[in-house]
Amino acid sequence: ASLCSFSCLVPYYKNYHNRSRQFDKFSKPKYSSKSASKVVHAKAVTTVEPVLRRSGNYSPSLYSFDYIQSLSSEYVGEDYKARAETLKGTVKMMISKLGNLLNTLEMIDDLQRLGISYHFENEKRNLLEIIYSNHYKSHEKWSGLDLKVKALGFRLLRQHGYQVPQEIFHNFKDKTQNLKPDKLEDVMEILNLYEASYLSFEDEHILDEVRDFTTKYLKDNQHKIDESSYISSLVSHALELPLHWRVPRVEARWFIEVYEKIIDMNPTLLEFAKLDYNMVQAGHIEDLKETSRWWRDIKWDKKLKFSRDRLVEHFLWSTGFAHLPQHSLFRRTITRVNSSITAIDDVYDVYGTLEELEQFTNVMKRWDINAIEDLPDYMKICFIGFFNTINEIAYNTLTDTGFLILPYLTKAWAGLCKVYLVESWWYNSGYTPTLQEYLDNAHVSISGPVILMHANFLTSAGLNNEILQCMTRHEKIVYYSTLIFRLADDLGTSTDELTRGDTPKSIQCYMHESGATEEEARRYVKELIIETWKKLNKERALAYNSQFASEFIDFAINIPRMAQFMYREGDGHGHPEINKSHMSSLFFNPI
Ligand code: 0FV
Ligand code: MN
Ligand code: MN
Ligand code: MN
Ligand code: MN
Repeated sequence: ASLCSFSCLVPYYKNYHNRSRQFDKFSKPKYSSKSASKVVHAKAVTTVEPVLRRSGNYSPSLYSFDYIQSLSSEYVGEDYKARAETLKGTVKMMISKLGNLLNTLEMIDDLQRLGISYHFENEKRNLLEIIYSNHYKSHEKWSGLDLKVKALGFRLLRQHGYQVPQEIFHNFKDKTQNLKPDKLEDVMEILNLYEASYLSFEDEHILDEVRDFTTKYLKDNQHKIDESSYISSLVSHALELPLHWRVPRVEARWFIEVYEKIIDMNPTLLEFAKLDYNMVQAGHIEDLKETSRWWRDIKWDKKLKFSRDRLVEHFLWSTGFAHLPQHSLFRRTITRVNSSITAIDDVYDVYGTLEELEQFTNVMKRWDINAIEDLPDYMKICFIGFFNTINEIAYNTLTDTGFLILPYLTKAWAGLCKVYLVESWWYNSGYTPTLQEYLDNAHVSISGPVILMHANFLTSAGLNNEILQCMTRHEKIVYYSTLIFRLADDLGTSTDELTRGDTPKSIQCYMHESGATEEEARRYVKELIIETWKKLNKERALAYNSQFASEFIDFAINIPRMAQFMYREGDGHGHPEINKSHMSSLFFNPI
């Protein structure tokens, strides 16, 4: 059967759960996103039974509108600002007096982990420049370095785009063989090596070995470390997710409390970190309240009841992508974007019939408010609400900057709906794509490209012609970032999705094509995540030298981090209880 005649046979009016069985009697067509997108549909068959719609059975929101509006922070006003300025000055003094290499590296690392390094960007860059030329520029320079120091410097320098070769670890095993796991110095050495290994590029086998060795060492010896010590917290935290994969804002909240336990910690840094955290949080609370008014006004929680009501979670995603004070407009905009993505995703995955989805996709492509008359009511509500939201974003950009970004936005959104539709075709025909075919479509359907298209116009650099080309210039970064987002989402959500009824995700596609068990497939997907991170690291290092792009790249890097955080214990987005305590410490309560 040709694609067209096949699709016309889809009995969309039947019970969804019978679909795949009914389709066994047809030969399975080879869908690909390319050919499928060209299908022209004849008018669908008349509905003979009432449409049986599903619900996602998602739990209600944990946070009411009134609760969110009641939030406030005392950390505003001149007194706090003045205290922060004083502390900042003291820290600057300390930075200027740093002595040896280890102290300097540890200071940079602490500032970053405590979330306050953005106050000292220039100082940090100058220090790294000096460290690079004095200690890492050549074999002669780094060969004499102590392994613990060397590993810390390697991580910080690579993170900032310096070219330091993996060969500096060529003989790490000579040095690590006789370490004692109950000795603090030795654990720190292994930990530094472990964290450094996640900055690797493809085919850096020494770093692969470092990662394997240190992971095993830390796992095997974890029980020998005094459980009440901060080093024990550091080790289990690192084994859960390496620092390079962690969301900076979430990490800061966690690390400030760990730092407090360190015996020779610096009380000025600690006070500044806490104060800054609370002051930044005060801004987040205002952003959250503003977007929650938008969420109330759009009324989707009441009118699209099948869909997830997750405003605070959508705000958490945005804050994870960009948490600094200057990114307030980013958070307010991206929270609207995220909420729209989730609602539209649920329309496609849960509620819409195939015929409706084809109509909806077409209306999105035309961006024509006059084309909505034939849509069912719930889709009219979804489309107009969305249409107004995106037009308003574009209008504000136009009046603020003179740039018309609407064509870029609508093209990205139409592209998202197109790949959603392909997944719906696959689902409705019971087709299982190969993993590659699936990922070609699914790295778009995870919505990363749409988010980054919006993000591109929200850098604090302001809009100029260079930014209009930024997405194409960084298309590999966009691709790797969203691919990890997809793989992490599949690890966390596909069990529920398959139960609910959805297209096979990466794990199931891989099982289908290779005969692997679910456990093997999950391991394979995790391996793919590591490999993709290496490619992302490389692209990031190449692009980092341009000052202009670094903000956009930081957004892009935080997307997979946020996904790995959100899905670390299953579907943290669908099941909000998982992140309840994080919400409190990030948004509702100061430190
Ligand atoms: C999609 O979830 C979804 F809601 C995400 C990715 C979280 C929302 C956050 C952002 C848009 C940043 P789901 O697992 O249903 O997505 P798929 O594509 O698997 O249907
Ligand atoms: Mn979905
Ligand atoms: Mn989906
Ligand atoms: Mn689906
Ligand atoms: Mn999913």
